[in-house]
Amino acid sequence: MKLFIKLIRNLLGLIIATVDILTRGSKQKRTAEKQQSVEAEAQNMALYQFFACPFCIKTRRAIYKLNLPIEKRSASEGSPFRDELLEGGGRVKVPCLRIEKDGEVEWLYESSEIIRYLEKRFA
Ligand SMILES: N[C@@H](CCC(=O)N[C@@H](CS)C(=O)NCC(=O)O)C(=O)O
Repeated sequence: MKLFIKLIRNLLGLIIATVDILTRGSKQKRTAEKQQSVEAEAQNMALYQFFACPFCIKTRRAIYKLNLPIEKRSASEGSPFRDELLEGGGRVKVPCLRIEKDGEVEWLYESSEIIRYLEKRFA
C-alpha cells in the first residue's frame, strides 16, 4: 500500500513537472552586464530538491522565471547530497536553498520563503 501511494505521488509529480515545463513561459530579461553579475551570485547557491515534489516544482518554476542558473541537487535516497542536506540544514526536507554569502552558509527551507527571498534579491 505504501509503495502504491509512493507510485501515485511520483506519477502525479511527473505530470505536474511536465505541465510546468510546457507552460512556464519566458525568463526575466536583463542587460548582459546585469545578467553576468546575477549569474555570479547564483553560483553561491544550490537548490536541494526532488524532481517530482510539487513544492520543488513551484520553486524551480520561480527560479526559471527569474533567469537564475542555480545548481539543482537531488536529495533522493542514495544521493550524497541527501547527507549534505541533513548535515548542513539539519533535516531532509525539500526544497531547501543553500546560500553562501560573505563566508556564511544559510539553509533556507519552505518553498514560499525561498521564492520570496529570490524575488526580493533578483526580480
Ligand atoms: N511546506 C513545505 C513542504 C515541503 C515538503 O513537504 N516536502 C516534502 C517533499 S514533497 C519533503 O521534503 N518531505 C520529507 C519530509 O518531510 O521529511 C514547502 O512549501 O516547502
